[in-house]
Amino acid sequence: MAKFDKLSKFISLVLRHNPGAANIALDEHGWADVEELLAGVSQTGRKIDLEILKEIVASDGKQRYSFNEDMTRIRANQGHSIPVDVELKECQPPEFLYHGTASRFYASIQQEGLKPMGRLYVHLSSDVETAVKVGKRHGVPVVLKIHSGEMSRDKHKFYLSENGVWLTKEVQGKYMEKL
Ligand code: HQG
Repeated sequence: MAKFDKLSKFISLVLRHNPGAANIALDEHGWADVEELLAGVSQTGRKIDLEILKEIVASDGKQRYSFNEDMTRIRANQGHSIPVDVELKECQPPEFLYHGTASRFYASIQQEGLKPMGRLYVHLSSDVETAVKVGKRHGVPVVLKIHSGEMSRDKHKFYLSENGVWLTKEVQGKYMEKL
């Protein structure tokens, strides 16, 4: 386990799902004030300072967080469940993208398509390997090949987060196949 894994998980919770856990608020674009965040996290009994926060941001394996230019604010690049607008870039997707899920969800996904569930978007990756890893988080992995090019031609929008995750609002069953 990396040095600050537990703390990083907590920061992720605060910046994506529950800012109240550190007694802070995010602005409409998902930014937290860095000083407020450090004070709030410290008050929960966790040891943190700006240097530690910088190390968490720099060493994060999925580049989950970004500072603004003068490092007074920080936000998660994607993955939110609370309604913030992180100014995602609308992008033309590749012809195919991939989604990893658990085999036990497959019947329901076939029936109603991929939904964002607890988050704001359905998360997709450009490679199968990442999708397998994401699927394993939930159980026995199943990878769905998403016909993103066709979706785009049918006017469905795609966004690419700062850390390279493809996002879309939902994927109907007709646009996917099981690998
Ligand atoms: C499934 C991680 C039943 C969906 C990863 C998924 C990712 C359905 C689960 C990011 C369904 C939601 C997101 C339907 C979707 N019926 N199940 N109709 N539609 N589902 O965790 O994509 O480490 O919210 O397949 O790397 O697994 O947090 O989404 O299995 O990029 O940065 O409902 O989280 O990144 O689970 O993961 P999640 P996800 P971080």
